Amino acid sequence: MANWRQVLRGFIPGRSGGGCHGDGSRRKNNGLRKVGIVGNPNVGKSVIFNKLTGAYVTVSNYPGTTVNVSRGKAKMGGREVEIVDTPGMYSLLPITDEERVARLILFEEKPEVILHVVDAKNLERMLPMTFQFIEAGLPIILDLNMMDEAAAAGMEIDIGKLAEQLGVPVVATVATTGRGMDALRRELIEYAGDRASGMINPWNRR
Ligand SMILES: Nc1nc2c(ncn2[C@@H]2O[C@H](COP(=O)(O)OP(=O)(O)OP(=O)(O)O)[C@@H](O)[C@H]2O)c(=O)[nH]1
Ligand SMILES: [Mg+2]
Repeated sequence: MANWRQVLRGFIPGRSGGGCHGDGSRRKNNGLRKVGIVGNPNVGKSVIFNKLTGAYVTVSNYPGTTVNVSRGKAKMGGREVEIVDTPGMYSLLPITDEERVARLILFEEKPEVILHVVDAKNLERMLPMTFQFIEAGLPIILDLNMMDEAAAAGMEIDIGKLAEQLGVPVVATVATTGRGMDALRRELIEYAGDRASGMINPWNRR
């Protein structure tokens, strides 16, 4: 696999992406029950969580800790899906209690899909963690959030090429305005559908 520096060189600066990376052969969802939202602190995870879940939210301490975890329900692909908003983390190797809880949610609760939210204008700082998730065999979708700020900074990101080079689905959002959220929902449903149909089974890849 290319490392993240090679990937960065390959797609940025580049043409504006069309946001499309699929091969059109995806099947409908059968297996989406839980989505975990992960990423660095302050990238927009909770805004995305709130947009996905609406009103049905509970906040509680993760068992045995004082770390708050929000859980909510969303209707996706005709079924109810649990969405978990994890505390911000800088690495899969936990240092803080928050990071330990985020890691536990990933590896113990095994969500069918893990939404890795990053700040699109700071990809260089964010992609190393994407690589950690990929190398750990986690079923991630990469969400380039804060695309408004990336655009304002004059950045153009070739989303299709990024998805191709990483080998994972990539979506682009502006969580605060809701831009890209419908495409994100579709991606969550389709990706889980692929896994349920056996096309992708990252949990068995290790
Ligand atoms: N301009 C812009 N601001 C955003 C966007 N998404 C989130 N924000 C803002 O970014 C800040 C952080 O958002 P949160 O959702 O709290 O971030 P978080 O990832 O949950 O942060 P932690 O819980 O601390 O890990 C808030 O002020 C949001 O309003 C976006 O797409 N564009
Ligand atoms: Mg948050």
